[in-house]
Amino acid sequence: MMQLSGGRRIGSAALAAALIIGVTAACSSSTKTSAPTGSPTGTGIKKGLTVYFIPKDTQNPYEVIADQGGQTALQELGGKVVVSSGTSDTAAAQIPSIQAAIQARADAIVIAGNDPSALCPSLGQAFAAGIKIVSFDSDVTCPNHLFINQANTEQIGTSEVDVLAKQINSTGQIAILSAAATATNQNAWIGFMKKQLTKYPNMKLVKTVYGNDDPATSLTVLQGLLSAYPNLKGIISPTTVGISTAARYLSTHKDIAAKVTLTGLGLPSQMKPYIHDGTVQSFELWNPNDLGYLAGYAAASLASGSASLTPGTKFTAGKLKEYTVLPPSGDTGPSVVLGPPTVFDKSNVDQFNF
Ligand code: RAM
Repeated sequence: MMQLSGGRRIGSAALAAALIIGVTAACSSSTKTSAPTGSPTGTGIKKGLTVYFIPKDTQNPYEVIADQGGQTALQELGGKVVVSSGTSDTAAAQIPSIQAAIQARADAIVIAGNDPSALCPSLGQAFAAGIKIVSFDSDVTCPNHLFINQANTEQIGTSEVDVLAKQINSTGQIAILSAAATATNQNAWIGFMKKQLTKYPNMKLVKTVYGNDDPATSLTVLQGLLSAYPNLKGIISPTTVGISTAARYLSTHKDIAAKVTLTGLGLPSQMKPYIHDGTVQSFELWNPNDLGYLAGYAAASLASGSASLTPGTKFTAGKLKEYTVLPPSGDTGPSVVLGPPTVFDKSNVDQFNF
């Protein structure tokens, strides 16, 4: 199943039609959308660019907010965004969208990888066709792309463990409620969580479960976890879908909530009620709209030749100002980091609109 933005679900029979919609939408960009008159943000950026945003899926509110940030960026720059992806977090569901971008002769693709390597053959085809590749949210291991990282990967993993340790007195069984088992970002954060846990000998990670960023699956695996580990003291859910699903469940099961501490990465807009009713004390995130906005500017800058993958290259991202391309490190190629995450609790959660 493939879905274009606007909530339209498309079955396989209509897939060809969907591809044509993508082509039509992208080609119409050659008529050029004009930039706001006098806008200082588009210096050095070509007008009329088409950027395909391919989120993990089109249903996840986090991804929708990120894509909206990309749309704002391209609007400011006199170009356009086509949002296209599947309805489940798999690489297979994203490949038709990459093919659509190639057929539409898009200028750039911004993709959140549901898998580190399975998208590489298709992204390689796109690159060979002259399309600039940007990953955001969840990286891919293919060459020739820029990764827009939401925050330092090690800092996210480490701080999640520290936040939970503080709340459970560094003691007891803990579990992780993740998204898709193949999601690069989730696995990178979990890797650093495991490393950080070696500093807490009395905290034991008993299980990692995968809710695929689907609320129903997340609930099922959460319930399985709670029944398999009745002495569980803490859960880290580094996904907005997982943490909001778990918080909703715990808020209506106060007996369990009294024993199990939940933290992770959540949208303040979704988590507010659970902070105020005491189900969750604190969690973290960054602004997903800014992440998409930065990715949009990066994609447009690469497609215009005003930025490159060379470490040290600087480009301007509109209201977010200037960013510098960082050198490859570990499994990550050239990247840009949006900024540090924010910790939300009852003192500040109402101040955020995402
Ligand atoms: C989920 C997605 C996304 C992740 C956020 C925190 O919505 O899994 O990839 O970065 O949560």
